[in-house]
Parts: sequence; C-alpha cells; structure tokens
Amino acid sequence: MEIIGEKINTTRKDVQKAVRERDAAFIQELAQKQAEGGAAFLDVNSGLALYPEEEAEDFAWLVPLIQKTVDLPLCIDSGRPQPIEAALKLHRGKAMINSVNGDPAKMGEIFPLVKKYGCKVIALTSSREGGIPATSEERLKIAQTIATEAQKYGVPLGDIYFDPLVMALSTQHGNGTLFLETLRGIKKNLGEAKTVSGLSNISFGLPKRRLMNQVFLVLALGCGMDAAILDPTDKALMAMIRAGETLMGKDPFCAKYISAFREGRLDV
Ligand code: THG
Repeated sequence: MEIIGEKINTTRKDVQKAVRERDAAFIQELAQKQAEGGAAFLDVNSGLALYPEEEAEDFAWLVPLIQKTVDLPLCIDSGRPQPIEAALKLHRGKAMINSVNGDPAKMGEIFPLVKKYGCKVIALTSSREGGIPATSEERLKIAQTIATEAQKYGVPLGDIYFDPLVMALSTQHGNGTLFLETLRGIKKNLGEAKTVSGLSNISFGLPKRRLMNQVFLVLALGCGMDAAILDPTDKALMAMIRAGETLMGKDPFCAKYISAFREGRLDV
C-alpha cells in the first residue's frame, strides 16, 4: 500500500504557525520523520480559510523546501487550481493532485493540469449537485463519469486514485460497509484505477479512535485499497500495514515482513 503522509497540513495549528512564520526547520522535520516512517508521498495542504490569497505563495515556499529535504513526490492538497499549478510548476517528479470530483466545472479545471504536468490525481466520488451520495451504486456511477471524462483529456485510468469518502460511523452504523463496498466496486469495475482514503473520519465521535482507525485500515487493505492518507510516524498503524500486506499475499517469502522485524518496525 502506498502511504501518503498527512502531517504537513495547515488545519493543524502548529503547522499553520510554521507556514505563516516560514519556519523551515519545523516543516523539514515533519518531512523527514514521515519519510523515515515509510511514506511514498507527502500530502501538502496550505488552504488556510483566513488567508486564501497566500496559498500559492505558501506552496512556492513549501514544495522546494520539502523536496530538497526528502526525495519524495508530493500530494498537492488544495481546492483551487491556481495554487495547485503554482505548486506543480516547482515540483520535481510525478506529483499527485488532491483532488478532483464529479463536478464538471472541477474536472474542467483539474484534468488539464493533470495532463499538462503528467501527474496523478485523487478523485472524490462526490459531485456538486448530489454531494456525497448515500449508496455505493451512486458513488460508483460518479467514479464511472470521472473515468470517462478523464479519458477525453488523455489521462490514464492508472493515474486516478478514487477516494470513496469515509463518513463517521457514529452518525450512520452502515458507513463502514458502504465505504468498503464502494472500494470493492471500484476495483471490480474500473480495472487499473487505484483507490485511496484518509481513514480517520470513520472514528469521529467514538472512544478509542486509534483502535477503530487501525481495524478499519486492515479491512480496507483486505478490500484491495491501494493507498492511504495517514500518519506514517504511527508505528502501530504502519506495523499493521506491513503485516496486512504480507497476509494479503503481496510479500514473496514474507521477505518485507522479516526485514521490517529486523529493523524494529513491527513493535505495536
Ligand atoms: N481524502 C482526501 N484528502 C484528505 C482526506 C481524505 N485530506 C485531508 C484529510 N482527509 C487527511 N489528512 C489529515 C491530516 C491531519 C489529520 C487528519 C487527516 C489530523 N491530525 C490531528 C492533529 O495533527 O492534531 C491528529 C493526528 C494525530 O493523532 O497524530 O487529524 O479523506 N482525498
């Protein structure tokens, strides 16, 4: 499973402060720690509602800073095309855009950037009119629409990571199975397309959130989820991913599992 490190996100107060004060050392440490933990991408979000006009400038500072610290591609997390392009212009390697959805206007903004910069893209299975649909069939239909539209722009299906969108279990007891069903449906109907999720919304409003997040991650892994946005410095969570991948037959001779053990990465 490809891990997208979630920590460089200005919804976190200390990150917001570091970005505003241009505290390079703070950001570099977050990048370094997540890389050491096993991240394949680092999500970068600077969408401060209070200062939207600064987002492009923030990216222009963050992207080169992070990429001179760690040799990883970034997942540019923003709702607006202009800051996304400011980030992509300075990005080395194959970036990921977070995100597009089934809204035609959104697709018209994002897919040209995906094509121009040859990146990957996260596609949320939601739309402007319908919001986040209540059934997996409707979410799948949006995924199909997005796949068809992407093709018109020459964006390969293998570069699209569909995010079925996790909603809190505490508000609807079927939200976990709805998510897992959507995941399976995408894998089954959209061939080479990838799947991704930030999982932690599932446990919102419940006690022992870490327990719920860990078990949910393992269930998603069992349904073939390809990538996850999470905290790669969480050793227990990362140990579960390593064990889960080995159990899912993705680790010939259990070699990765054994080397993770030797590196002390399996202590939960
Ligand atoms: N899908 C997509 N993008 C996403 C999400 C998703 N981007 C945002 C989010 N969900 C994933 N990113 C985060 C970032 C931070 C936290 C959660 C999700 C977070 N941080 C707490 C903090 O730092 O205080 C807690 C972290 C901790 O416990 O260590 O909650 O679903 N496409």
